[in-house]
Amino acid sequence: MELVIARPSPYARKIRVALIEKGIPCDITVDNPWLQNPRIQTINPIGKVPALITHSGDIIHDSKVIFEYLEIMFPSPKLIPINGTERITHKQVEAVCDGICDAVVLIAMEGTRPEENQSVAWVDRQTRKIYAGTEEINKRLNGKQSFTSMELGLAEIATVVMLEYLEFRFSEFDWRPQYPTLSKLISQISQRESFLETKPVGQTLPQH
Ligand SMILES: N[C@@H](CCC(=O)N[C@@H](CS)C(=O)NCC(=O)O)C(=O)O
Repeated sequence: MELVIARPSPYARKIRVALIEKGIPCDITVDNPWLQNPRIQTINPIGKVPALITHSGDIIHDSKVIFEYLEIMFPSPKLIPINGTERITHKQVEAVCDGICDAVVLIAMEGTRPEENQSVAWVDRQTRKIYAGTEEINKRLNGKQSFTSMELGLAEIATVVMLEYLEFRFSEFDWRPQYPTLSKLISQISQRESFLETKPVGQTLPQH
């Protein structure tokens, strides 16, 4: 299998963490979707990383779908609970975390436009999503160290990936003093090999 990623991408990181946690061998191809004619455009019509090319040559994209695919094809260790309520909790947490990352990406891209074309109102709108989303994740964690009875699963992975992405691309949000439970979660999970090996690394963002 081959996974096409970008080094800073939190969506790709979710998948890379899952591959390592499940011990799945997979070639990793580094791409930059923001440059001219990136490889990803030839395999994902939406032009976004990550995309997975399976053993049979099928192409799967959007990180949510890839995560589900890995869970079905490589069920051990489980990263999404089978129980319906717990499963929805993991998916909901993932959706909020991805939404926060979407807002961070949009702010970063706004910063690549000439200053006179940048919209303060747009950046404020995205910033509100980041704050409200983080508040929601903290509420859902409710002082615990996991969202459900599963110790480490999609919800915890998506949360730690999102928090480290905030520290990487939106460091003006000093969330740690405000959210000690999230701070404890990140300090425990981010030391796993799967997280240490996949830390976000910057890439060129061309002017738009
Ligand atoms: N919902 C998608 C989001 C993927 C995404 O936004 N990837 C960004 C990089 S972090 C990208 O490739 N953007 C290129 C573009 O928007 O053209 C997923 O979960 O896979």
